[in-house]
Amino acid sequence: MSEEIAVVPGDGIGAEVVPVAVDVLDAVGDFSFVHADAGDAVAAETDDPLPEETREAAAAADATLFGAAGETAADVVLPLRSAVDSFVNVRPARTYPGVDALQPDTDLVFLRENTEGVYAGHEATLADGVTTTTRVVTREASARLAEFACDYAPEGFTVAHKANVMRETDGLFKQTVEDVAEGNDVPTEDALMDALAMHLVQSPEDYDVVVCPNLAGDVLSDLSAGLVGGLGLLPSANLGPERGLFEPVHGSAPDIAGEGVANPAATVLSAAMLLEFLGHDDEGQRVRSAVETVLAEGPRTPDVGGEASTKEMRDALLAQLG
Ligand code: GGG
Repeated sequence: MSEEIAVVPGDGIGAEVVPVAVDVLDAVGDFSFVHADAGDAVAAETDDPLPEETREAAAAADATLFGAAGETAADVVLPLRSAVDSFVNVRPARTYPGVDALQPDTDLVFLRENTEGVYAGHEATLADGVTTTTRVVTREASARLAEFACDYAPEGFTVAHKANVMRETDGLFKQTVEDVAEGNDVPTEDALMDALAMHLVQSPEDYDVVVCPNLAGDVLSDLSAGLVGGLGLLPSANLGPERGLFEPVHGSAPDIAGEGVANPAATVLSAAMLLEFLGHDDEGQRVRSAVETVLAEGPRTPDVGGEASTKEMRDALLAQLG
C-alpha cells in the first residue's frame, strides 16, 4: 500500500512551489496525495483559514507537505504543526555550489522548539494601545526538545537563550536543556541569542547545531538564510513522534507571488526530508543530488542569480531524476 501524503500549498508562492515538490515525490516514489486547502484565500471565502478537513488530513496522513502561510499564519501553520504533534522544527541552512553566499562556510542546523514560547498564542489587548503576550516555557517541552537534540547531535550543540533577561522562562529552558544533555553525556555550550546573531553573521563556521526557543529559532534560521543565498534554499521538518509536516522556511512572498519565478528548491529539499522521515533514504538522497546539480548548473530562479522560471527549474529537476 502506498503511503499517504497530505498536500497543503497554502498562500502566495506556496501554491507555485508545492506542485513542483509533488511532481518530484511522484517521480521517485509511489505515494497517494490528499490535497487540502488552508490560508488567506480560504479565509476570504469561508472565514475559516484552516478547515477541519485540512486539519484532519494532516493528522491522518503519513506525512504532510505544506507550502506557505500569509496573514493567517497563526491560524494555519501553528495548528497544522500541532495536528501532527510536532515538537521540533529542524531547519538546516547550508551553502550550495553555484549559489553566491555571504558566508560560504555556513553549514548549520537549527532545532527550534515548536509548541510554545511567544508563539503559544496567548495574546491580549488590555486597553486601547496596550497589548500583551504570555511567553510559555515548560520543563516538559524543553526536555523533549533536548532529548531530540542529544540524539540528533551526540557530538554536542549550542543552546541559544536570553536567560540573563528572561530569567524565569529562558532560565528554565537553558537549565533543562543543559541538564538533559549532561544526563546523556552530550557536551553543550550556551550562547546569548542576541550576541549569537552577530557571531553567526561573522563566523558561522564556528557553529553546527543550535538548539533554540521558538521565536529565536524562527529569527536565527531566517538570518542564516541570508548567509547562504536566501530563503529559497532553506527546507524544514516539523517532527512529532509518529508524523511530520515538511515546509520551506519561507513564507508566502507576496512580492513575487503569481510571477512564476519562485525558487522551488526549499520545498523540494523539504520533500527530501519527508522522504527520509518515511525511511526512503535513497530517494531522499536522489532528490538532494538533483537540487544540488540544478543549483550548480542551472537553470536557476532570479533569487539565486538566474533568470529561469519555477517551471524551468521544475523541468530540470525532473530531468535529473530521470
Ligand atoms: N512555510 C513557512 C511559513 O509559512 N512561514 C510563515 C510564517 O509566518 N511562519 C511562522 C513560523 O514559521 O512559525
